[in-house]
Amino acid sequence: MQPQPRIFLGLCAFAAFVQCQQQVTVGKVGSKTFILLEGSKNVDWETSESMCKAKGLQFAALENSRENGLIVMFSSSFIRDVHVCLGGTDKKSEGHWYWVASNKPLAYTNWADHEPQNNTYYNCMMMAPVGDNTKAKWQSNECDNAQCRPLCQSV
Ligand SMILES: [Ca+2]
Repeated sequence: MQPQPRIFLGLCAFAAFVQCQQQVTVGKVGSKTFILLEGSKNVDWETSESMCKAKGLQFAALENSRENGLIVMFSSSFIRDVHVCLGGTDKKSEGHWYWVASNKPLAYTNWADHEPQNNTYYNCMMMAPVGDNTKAKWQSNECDNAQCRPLCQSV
């Protein structure tokens, strides 16, 4: 059975002019709990990693279809216009993507068509809606492009 995401909007949805942050528990898969750091502003990938660490959390790694499915469901139902930063990168070695939480290469993937764009400008992973906005997939992006909200995990 798929875990159901606990979704609540909170005050940040109404705080367009105030930077606020709250932790939204997306759900749990096995022993791993996914937590979105929601705020009124997008941040870049590097900042996302720092924000997870500052909360004592890891930058999220989606290591199987159940974990990915939970985030896709959450993303599709709640944050259609918000991209989620994921803790995957190939910044150490071009084309060799790994999860920063474990330092392991990606065993499971959910890349969008024509992704990842393997060049030295696109080194950081985010999840974004594709097609009819109901299925989110992974995309490569510039690490310093402030386009997403940090997804963290506790294990
Ligand atoms: Ca790259």
